[in-house]
Amino acid sequence: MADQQAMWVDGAPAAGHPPGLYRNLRTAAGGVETLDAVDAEAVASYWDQGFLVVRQAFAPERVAEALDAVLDLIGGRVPGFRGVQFEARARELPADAPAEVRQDHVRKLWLFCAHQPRLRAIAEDPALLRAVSALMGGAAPFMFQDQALLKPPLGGREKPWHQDNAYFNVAPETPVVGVWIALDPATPDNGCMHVVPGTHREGPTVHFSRRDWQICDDHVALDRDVVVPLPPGGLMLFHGLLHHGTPANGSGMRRRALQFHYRPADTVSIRGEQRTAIYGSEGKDVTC
Ligand SMILES: O=C(O)CCC(=O)C(=O)O
Repeated sequence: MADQQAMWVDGAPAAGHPPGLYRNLRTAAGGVETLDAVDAEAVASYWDQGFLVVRQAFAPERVAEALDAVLDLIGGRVPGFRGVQFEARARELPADAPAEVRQDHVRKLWLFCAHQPRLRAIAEDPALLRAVSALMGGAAPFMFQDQALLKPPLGGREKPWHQDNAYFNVAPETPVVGVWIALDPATPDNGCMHVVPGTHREGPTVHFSRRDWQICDDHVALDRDVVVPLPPGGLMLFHGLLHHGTPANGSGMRRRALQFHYRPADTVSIRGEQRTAIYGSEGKDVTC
């Protein structure tokens, strides 16, 4: 394994989660087919529910190109790129393991847009930016976080229920828009998104350090859980205060995704202490 990648191993145990914490009783309905179909009705639905599904945002060629780009990053083929976080079991990988094998030991990649034009082109896709801007009431979107989130087969870890704005130094009401793009079929079995619709209208929630920096399991409105499966190239746009999470991947299928976060370009930052005064002091220095 390339030296620069061996440094970034997630030391936390990939703890299991209680059964029943993610329910598959209700599946997201509605949404739109394409990014160009994000109209006033779709914007109103986003503000009501806190999320909006776009079923065919990116064509299969763009998805294939994105997966190649992710493998190049994991394979150490992009000079200067350091943002790979491996699961602890990656220490057992032979030094010459190819990227196709290594990817099943990766938890996430970040800060790649500066290095990888094929992924930057997705974050800056004009139709995507138009849709994000519409959800922000016409503000110019500024992309401030780029990540690829991988749930390897048979053990890709849970991302417990949380609000993304708890991780960002912005005022809670800032209309941060997350964009989660499926690169594989994202299903209830391999760890697709779960959301509690409407929670973006309920304000910030205190988070605690448990399996992660998260909303306590017994503070989640599980009876309102909606599961959001997506085809490759489909995406979910979601508000920074929406309660959401993803279960562990117990299936034999990969679940790879890109995630970008945008805020209005004129957003004023708050200090870390102001953020933790709202979301809880255990959230010092956390990363998403
Ligand atoms: O892709 C995932 O599994 C979780 C993504 C997420 O909710 C996050 O990183 O905030």
